[in-house]
Amino acid sequence: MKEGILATVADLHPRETNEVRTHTYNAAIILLKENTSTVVYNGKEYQRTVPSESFYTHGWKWDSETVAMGLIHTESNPQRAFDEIRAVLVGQWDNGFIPQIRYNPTVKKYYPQAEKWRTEKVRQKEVPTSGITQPPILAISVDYITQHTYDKKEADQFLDEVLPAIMKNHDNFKDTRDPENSGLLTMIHPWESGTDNSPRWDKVYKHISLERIPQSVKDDVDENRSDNKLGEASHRPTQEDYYRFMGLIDMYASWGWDYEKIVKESPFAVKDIMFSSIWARANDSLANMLERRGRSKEAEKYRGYAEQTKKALAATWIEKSQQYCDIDVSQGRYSPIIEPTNAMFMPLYAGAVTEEQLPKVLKRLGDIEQFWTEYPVPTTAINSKKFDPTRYWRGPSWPITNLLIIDGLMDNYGHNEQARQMGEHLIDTTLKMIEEYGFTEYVDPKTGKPYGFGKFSWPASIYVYLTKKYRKNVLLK
Ligand code: 2M8
Repeated sequence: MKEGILATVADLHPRETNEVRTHTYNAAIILLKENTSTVVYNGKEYQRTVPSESFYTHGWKWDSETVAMGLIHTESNPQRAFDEIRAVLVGQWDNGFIPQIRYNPTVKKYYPQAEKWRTEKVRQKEVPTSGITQPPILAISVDYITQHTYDKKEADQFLDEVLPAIMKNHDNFKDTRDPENSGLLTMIHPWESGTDNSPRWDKVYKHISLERIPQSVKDDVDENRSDNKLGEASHRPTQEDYYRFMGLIDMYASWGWDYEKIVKESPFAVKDIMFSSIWARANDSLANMLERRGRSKEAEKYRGYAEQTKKALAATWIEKSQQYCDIDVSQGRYSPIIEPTNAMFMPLYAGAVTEEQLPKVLKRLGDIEQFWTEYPVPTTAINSKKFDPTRYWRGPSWPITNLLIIDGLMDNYGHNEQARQMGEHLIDTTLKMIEEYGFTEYVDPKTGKPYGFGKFSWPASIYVYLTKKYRKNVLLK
């Protein structure tokens, strides 16, 4: 047997496999409880799951939205899952915008702290937030948790409570991030993508010259940056990345978080295929929920958004490079970004891959020289010069991006034998990477070695979600 918290599932016979799975499943539920934190806004208590007590001690948008999809399968069904969503929505701005971070005013570990964003004039007074957002997975999560709520009446009541906020959020995304009505959303900060230091942004960084970032911003990063002290610096984004992250925040804050201006004038504005793939699926989810509540007229609008985005995603396919691509749209540019990252598989999640494109997409995904490693799916192809097995979003395999690819393959292309088999394999390898090394932020795609911050909520909730959705029969009583 291999060393590690648990043995490699492949080394075990079925009974032991089920024991490992059950053990990991139970450990995941314990960790989710441990990472629950209570925060008070407007004199009211909110319960939410922090990504990791080692560093990420506030509420993160897309982490919480996916965590809720695991929480719905715990004994707290549906309370903790509903609370997790309520704790996201409490930070929503009046215009419908949902921020990436809702800060806990009593905790200081994380950099940048709340005051760096200068959002006081635009956010809810009592809820300190950042000024950027994250991938729009909210509607997908609420659709899923309300379909898995034991009591249908409770699910319907919850839908009636949160649907107005979700619609307002989608309207805000459409108005501010797709003013030209292309179907693809513009994201304006690497942190918005969720894949912070991905090679996808290297080319766009050329427009953000380090010399033009105010010295005060760089001094602040040098003095106060904490992720590289609490975690291993060589696995984190570089200092230059952080100058750019904070330089953009400083610029947007000085523009009063005016999104019309930001989207038009920022040196960093990208039509992101991963963000947009989630957007397409989220609109289908929103339409489904509205239909379930008998609101088919309103559902039509969001169904229309979903269809438009799917077509736009399929149209980003570049035959020569055999991939979908992001588009740099900063300051009037329109320049495709060709980088071999796992973002190219995200149109699977949207259901945007055409019949003609599907075999090509699967071929690329299944290539052992690029993405089909021992612990797939690397965030950057392993044969790329930019591949780094340990540096955050520049190589490691992450459970969250695996989840998107798995659900894409299984839910949308499961009728295709090859897609289904690859989906099945990915489910097992994703569970395996968590079983072997525990709930770590990400792993080396070749060796499975764990990196990043530990006791992470994402792998725990994704373990619960994947097991309940695809491997229910393995859990022992
Ligand atoms: C990471 O991003 C934050 C900024 O949002 C950071 O590094 O400080 C990313 O992995 C992001 O996708 C994730 O939501 C966040 C919390 O887990 O951490």
